[in-house]
Amino acid sequence: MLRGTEAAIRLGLVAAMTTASCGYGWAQTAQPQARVIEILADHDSRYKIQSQKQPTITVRAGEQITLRITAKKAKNRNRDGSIHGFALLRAKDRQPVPEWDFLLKPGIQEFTLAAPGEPGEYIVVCTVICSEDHEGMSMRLVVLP
Ligand SMILES: [Cu+2]
Repeated sequence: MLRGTEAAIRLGLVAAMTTASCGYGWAQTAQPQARVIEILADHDSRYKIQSQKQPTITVRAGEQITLRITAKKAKNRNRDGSIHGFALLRAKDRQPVPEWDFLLKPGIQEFTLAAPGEPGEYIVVCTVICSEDHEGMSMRLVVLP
């Protein structure tokens, strides 16, 4: 069941090696074909996506995407300065998805990566105890075949 993800990681490695050998940075070569998804990790301990009432990220299996996440501080931060987290779990068994685990500092950060290879329902969860509403900080992610 991890096959798709492993393949995605392997593809990523090949791409990284190819770009390294031709002298360009990973970000410069990877980004043109990656679709950008804008997300707000807000001060009220909620993820938000513009014009969506119930924020849901929809991707195709294995699709290359860039998450552009704006993070605004709620009440608490981690000792390392992180104010929110962003981790992906498979909905049916809450199994963490490899690579999809980020800590967010205040401001805008971008993460370019491959969508899970396995179609289905996933949940994004915050991994920083950002306020008393932290437990409610989650959002859907749907992987289409
Ligand atoms: Cu949070």
